[in-house]
Amino acid sequence: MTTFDRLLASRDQHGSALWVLLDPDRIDKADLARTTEACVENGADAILFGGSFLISTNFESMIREVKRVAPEIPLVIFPGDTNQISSAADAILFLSMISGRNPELLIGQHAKAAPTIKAMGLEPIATGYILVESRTQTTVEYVSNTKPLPRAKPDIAMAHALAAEYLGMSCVYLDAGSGAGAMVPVDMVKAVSSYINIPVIAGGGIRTPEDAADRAEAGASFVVVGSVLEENDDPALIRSFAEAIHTTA
Ligand code: 1GP
Repeated sequence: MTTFDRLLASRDQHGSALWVLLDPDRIDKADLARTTEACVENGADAILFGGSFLISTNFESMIREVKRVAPEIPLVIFPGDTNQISSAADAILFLSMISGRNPELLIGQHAKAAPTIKAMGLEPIATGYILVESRTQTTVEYVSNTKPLPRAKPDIAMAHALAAEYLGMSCVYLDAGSGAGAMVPVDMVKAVSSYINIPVIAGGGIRTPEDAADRAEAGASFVVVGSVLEENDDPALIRSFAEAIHTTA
């Protein structure tokens, strides 16, 4: 069974699945084992690992630590650049930033990374990455040098997501960016999810279980939560997110 199949199975089991984002730049290495255990024990379905602006030099050692502590939970790299590749992970979101028109992020970096990913035996999950306007400039918007899609135009997001499906991608990530001032609108998640036949990942700026549940109910297969869990060292909050997102539980 591939990791992607396992992710889909958790979605099928729960209606929608919780992915917790661990950003090596924002998590203290000393807290990593405890945080990872809290994810596993409180219902997270997968761990995303990566950051859009990697300053930490501990990427490899930290991802190995996550795998050592929790070998059973799917560990998926969410790479900000080609330095964020490791054979310790189960899979990597092979992201093409289809909301932008920066050729390096559409195909350039991919050609550089693909041979390394193959050599490592790492499973690539082809993902159409759509950055959605969030009212504040997020790190990903800044470092990618791209313009996000307008938040009030779900039809534009739908067209991009359908193009991702027709290009053979496995899923679409609707992201407002980490710490976004405004989340991807529920009506956009709904419009895109009902329009395409590949799973939708939704994330960016989700701060309450209710907001996460709204996106799960709108059709997101996977809901990503990062910043709010970094700011609140509270395993019960992970549990609340999992229960809210697991719509068929
Ligand atoms: C960012 O969607 C992820 O790419 C998670 O965002 O850190 O705001 O939860 P937050």
